[in-house]
Amino acid sequence: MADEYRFSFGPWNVHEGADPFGPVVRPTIGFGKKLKYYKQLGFDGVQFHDDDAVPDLDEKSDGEMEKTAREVRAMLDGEGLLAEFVAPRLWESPLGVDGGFTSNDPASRKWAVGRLKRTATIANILGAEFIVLWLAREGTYIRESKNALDAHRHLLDAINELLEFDKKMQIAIEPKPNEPMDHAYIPTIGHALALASQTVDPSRVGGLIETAHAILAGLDPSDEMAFALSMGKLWSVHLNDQNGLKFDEDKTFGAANLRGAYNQVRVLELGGYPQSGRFVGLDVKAMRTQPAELATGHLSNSRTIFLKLVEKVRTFPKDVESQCIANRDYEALELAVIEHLLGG
Ligand code: 3MF
Ligand code: MG
Repeated sequence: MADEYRFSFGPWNVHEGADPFGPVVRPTIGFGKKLKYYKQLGFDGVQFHDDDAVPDLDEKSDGEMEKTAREVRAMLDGEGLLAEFVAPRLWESPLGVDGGFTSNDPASRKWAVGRLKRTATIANILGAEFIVLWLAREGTYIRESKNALDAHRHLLDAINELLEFDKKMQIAIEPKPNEPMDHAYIPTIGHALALASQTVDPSRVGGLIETAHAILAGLDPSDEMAFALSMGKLWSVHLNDQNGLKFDEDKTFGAANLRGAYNQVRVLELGGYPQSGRFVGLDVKAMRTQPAELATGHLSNSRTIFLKLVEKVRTFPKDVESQCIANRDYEALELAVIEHLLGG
């Protein structure tokens, strides 16, 4: 099983523990050292923000950007790692304070589309086949601050501009309903794929589904994944867990809702996800309480739990399942699932 699935994470998943209410609690680990962790923890793919690959991107010329990206590519090759995707990080710049693509300020919108194109260039150099668009600040704190119709048109225009700029690059939209904004545009995979269908090349626009984001939208992550899988549009996942409607916790996969995690693995198996060659991304965060020397367990534990759940899915008695379904006895089916998960 471990060799059927490929796993990835981003450098931001090994982090110093700062949160909105307190500073860092662990020392910073350099990118080169983080790369060494990947294979040790059982991972083959690296997810990037554009400025994870090229720090201070806005201050760099195209030539400087490409040189840095080539150096990162050499580091990846040296470690035997693959770049899965690159995502433009628009939410940290003052220019993106009110969003990039949907900002009311035309200068911000222009900058955001420019960053999207630069992200494609970086992705090509790193060998990543797609860009991820997490639309962090593309939303509002108060409804009256933007014209939502214009905002959606601006999003479509930005994606089209990228598809025209780079005729091969693909885009996976990572929907999230809120945080950092009160409400974000494109809150679910349904919105993302509807937007995709309106672009100049729908075949190059798909989705990445994060467990916590779906739960924050009040939806079942496994159904969100199944929806995308049924259309051949699940291009990556950010598996993690989330204990109800609160801030985006990025907990270890399966740690809050083991049965929910089982069902996510079940639809990935039903949808032939491992055969697609796509990565299982784990967008998990270590608890702030975790000592520095123990701050990667959330990644290896998430992978271990995932693989144990693959085994649970594959060993669930199919005859019991079909008998319960034939009898329409979902009470019995439920007990069988719970007993199977409990190992009894
Ligand atoms: C925010 C996220 C992000 C995105 C990442 C790539 C920090 O809730 O999940 O992770 O996944 O920026 O798009
Ligand atoms: Mg994510």
